[in-house]
Amino acid sequence: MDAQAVSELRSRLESFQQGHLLQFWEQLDDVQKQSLFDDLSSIDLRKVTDYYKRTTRQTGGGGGTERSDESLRPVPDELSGSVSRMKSDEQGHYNTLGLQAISEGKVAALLLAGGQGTRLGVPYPKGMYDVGLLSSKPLYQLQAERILRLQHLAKKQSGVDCTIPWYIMTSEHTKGKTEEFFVQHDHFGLNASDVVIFEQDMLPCFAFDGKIILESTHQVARAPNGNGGLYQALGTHGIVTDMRQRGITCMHVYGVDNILVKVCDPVFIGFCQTKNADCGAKVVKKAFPTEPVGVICQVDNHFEVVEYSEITLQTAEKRRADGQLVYNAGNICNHYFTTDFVESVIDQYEDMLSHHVAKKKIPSVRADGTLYKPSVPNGIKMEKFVFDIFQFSQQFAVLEVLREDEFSPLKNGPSAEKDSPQTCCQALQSMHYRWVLAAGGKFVDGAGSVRPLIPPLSPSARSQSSECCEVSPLVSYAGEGLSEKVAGKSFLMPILFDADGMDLTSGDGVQVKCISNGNGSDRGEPAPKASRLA
Ligand code: UD2
Repeated sequence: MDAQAVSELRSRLESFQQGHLLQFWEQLDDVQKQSLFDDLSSIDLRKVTDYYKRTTRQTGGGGGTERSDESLRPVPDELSGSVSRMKSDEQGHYNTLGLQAISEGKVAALLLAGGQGTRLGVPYPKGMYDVGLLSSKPLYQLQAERILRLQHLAKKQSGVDCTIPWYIMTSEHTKGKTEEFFVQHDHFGLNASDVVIFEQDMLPCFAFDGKIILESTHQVARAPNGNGGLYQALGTHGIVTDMRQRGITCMHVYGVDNILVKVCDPVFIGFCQTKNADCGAKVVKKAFPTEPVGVICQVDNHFEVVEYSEITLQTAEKRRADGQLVYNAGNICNHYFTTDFVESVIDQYEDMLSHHVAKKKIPSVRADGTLYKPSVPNGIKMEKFVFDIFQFSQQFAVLEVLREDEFSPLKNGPSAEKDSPQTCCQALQSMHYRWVLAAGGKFVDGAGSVRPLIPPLSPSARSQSSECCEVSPLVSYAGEGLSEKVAGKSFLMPILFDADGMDLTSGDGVQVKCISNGNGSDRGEPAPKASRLA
C-alpha cells in the first residue's frame, strides 16, 4: 500500500461521497492503516451506493414500504392444503412420497443460520443455544438428529441407505463458531462430508444521509445481506453444483430458530411434489393481527410475503365474514424449492431482488474517534429476503400446518414473554407429552394418579423440571414409533425418552431408554451432550 494507492482510494471514495471513511487516517498505526485500506478496497462502491439509492428510493427514505389493500389478495384455495383438514390417508400418501424422494437421495436440507441473533443477545450462533431441555441439546443438535431419524425412516420404507445432505448458510459472525461446534461434536452423528457450511456476503451499513458507517476508526460497519443473500451465496460457493453432483432435485429451506422445525418434512415434500410446485411455503394461522410474521399473499399474478414491517395495520386487521383474518397465512420461514427453480433464480433473477431496509442501532465511531452504541436507530442495514423469489415461481403451493406442532421460534432472551427459551422449551415438551399420550402412554404423579390429558402449561425449563417430558429426535421424528414403547405404560415426569445403542444401519435400531433429569448446564449455555442419570 503506497501513497499513490491511498490517494487513488481517497479520490474514489470522494467520487461516491464517502470521503469521510478516511477521516481518521492520520491517527492510525500501520497495521490499522493496512486493515482499513483492505477493508475499503474490498467494497464495490458503485454497487453498494446504488443499492442504497435504490432501496431508500423504494421505501421513501429509509422506512418500510407499506402495502395498500388494493394490490393484495389472499392465497387461492386451490394452491393451498391444510394439515388439520387433510384426511389421514392423504397425509400418509404425501409422507410416503416424501420418504421415497429422500430414500432416492433427492432431498437436501438448507439451514439459514447467518442472522446476527441481536434480539437473543448471545455472543455465539443461535444454533448453539440450549433452551433448557432435559437433554441440554442445542438447536443444531435437534435438527441433526431429526435428519438422522428421517434417513432411518426413509431406509425403513425403501430398504436402501440414503443421505440427506445438510447445507448450512452462515455469515462472518457465525461461520467459525458453527464449524468448530460441529467438529467438536462429531457432526452429531452425521457424516462430515454431508454437512456443508458456507458463508453469505456482508454489506456496509449506511447512515440515513447515505454515508457508510464506520464501526471503529479503521473498520467499516457491515451486516449480513439478509437471508435472501442465500442465492448469491449458493452461486458463489458452487453449492448448486454440489447439489447437482449429489442428485438433489429439491430442498427444504428453513430458519435456525424454530425449535419445532420438521427438517425435510416428508409430508411437505410429498405435498409440494403432488402439486408439481417449484416453490412452496409452510404457513400457520396468524395468532393476532400484529404478530411479527410475514403473510403470504397474492399480489397481481404472483405470490409474495408481505413482511410484518411492510403491511398497514388496517390491512393486517382485515377480517372475513367468519371472523378469520383475511391475511392469515403466517410465514414461518419454511420453504420448499426445486433445484431447477433455485438455479433459474441464481442465473436470471438474483440481480432483480431488491433490498429491504432495516433501521438499526449500529455501533459507530464519533468524530473524536470514541466508540458508542446508539440508543435509537442511527442507520440502515440492507437485506434481501429469502422469500422474495416467490414472485418468479411458475407453480406455487402453500401448506398450512399446526402452530403447536411446527412453530415456536427462539427470538428473544430468557426474560421475554414471547418467543423465548422458555416458550420454545414448553412448546417442544408439550408436543412430546401429546405424542406419548397419543401412543397410548399415561403420565402419573408421585401418588400414582393419572395426570391431566392437557399438557402442563408451566414454562417447563429445567428450573421447573417436574413438568418435563422430552422425546429424543432419534426415537421419533413426528410421534411415530412410540406406541410399542409406551402403550399401556405409566410414566412419572420429568422424563426423557432417549435413544440408546442406536444402530443407524439396520432394522429399527432404536432402543428407548427412559432417563430422569440430569443436572444440565444453565439455560442458554451451549451444552451439546445430554447429561444422563440412569
Ligand atoms: C423471519 C421471516 C418472517 C417470519 C419469521 C418467523 C424473513 C425475511 N422473515 O423474520 O416472515 O416468517 O421469520 O419466525 O425470512 N438469516 C440469515 N442471514 C441473514 C439474516 C437472517 O441466514 O442475513 C436467518 C436467521 O439466522 C434465521 C432466519 O434467517 O434463521 C430468519 O431471520 P430473522 O430471525 O432475522 O427473521 P425474522 O424473525 O425477522
